[in-house]
Amino acid sequence: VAEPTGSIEVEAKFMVGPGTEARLVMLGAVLAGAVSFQDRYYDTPDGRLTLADHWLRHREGAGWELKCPLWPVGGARDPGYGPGATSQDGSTRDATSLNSGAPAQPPGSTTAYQELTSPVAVVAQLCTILAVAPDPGWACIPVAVAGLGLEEFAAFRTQRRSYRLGGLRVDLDEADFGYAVGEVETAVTHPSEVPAAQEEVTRVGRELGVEVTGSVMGKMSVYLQRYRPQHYEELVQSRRL
Ligand code: TPP
Repeated sequence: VAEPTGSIEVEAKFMVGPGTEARLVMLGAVLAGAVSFQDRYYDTPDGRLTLADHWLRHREGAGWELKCPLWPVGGARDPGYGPGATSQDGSTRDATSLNSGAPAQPPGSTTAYQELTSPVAVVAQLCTILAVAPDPGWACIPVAVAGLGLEEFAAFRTQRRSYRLGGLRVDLDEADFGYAVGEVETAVTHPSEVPAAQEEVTRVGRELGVEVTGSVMGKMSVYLQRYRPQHYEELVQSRRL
């Protein structure tokens, strides 16, 4: 997708510890809300969306959302995994940075995904990735999901405490399968703003996170590793996780 139609979410994950909320308050963060929601993720039975680093979900209270890489998979600027993503074993891959000439992101740093929510944009992108001609009947996402043969491959509930810290959002998430993770997020509108946003969320993530070496896994990575190990392996092999 050359010109983004949705916002670009730039995010750094960090490990939550017993002192995280106190540290947030010390930094001036304000609790913005505590919510609980169910996420349902969808893909073809052979995982073609996620293998192309596309993450389609229905989130209770928020609706449908498609997270897409900033540049098309296999495109000239695609380093073979999500922009800025690092491997779960903590090794830094040969990270082609978003701004050419910039140093590689250190392990455990950031991801940047375009988030599509408009049904027209979501369905168009799904058809592009799956190389299927769009059907005029697919105006609403559930109908398109069924027509494209997408199936739920992950479902879990998250309890989230959200803080506002300046222009950033900090989410403290606890998934119902027993995994807690923190996320520092900001949204930008243009790819050129991504590098500065990455620096900012990385800096705050380092201030908040329990000191660890290696990257912090997201909820989905842990879910797949536990409950869909084959899918997880395929994603790791293709450098999508
Ligand atoms: N985490 C890292 C470090 N690199 C990646 N490439 C991915 C995850 C792949 N990925 C991108 S979006 C997504 C996944 C698994 C779905 C869940 O997104 P996440 O940001 O974990 O959840 P949210 O904060 O939206 O609940």
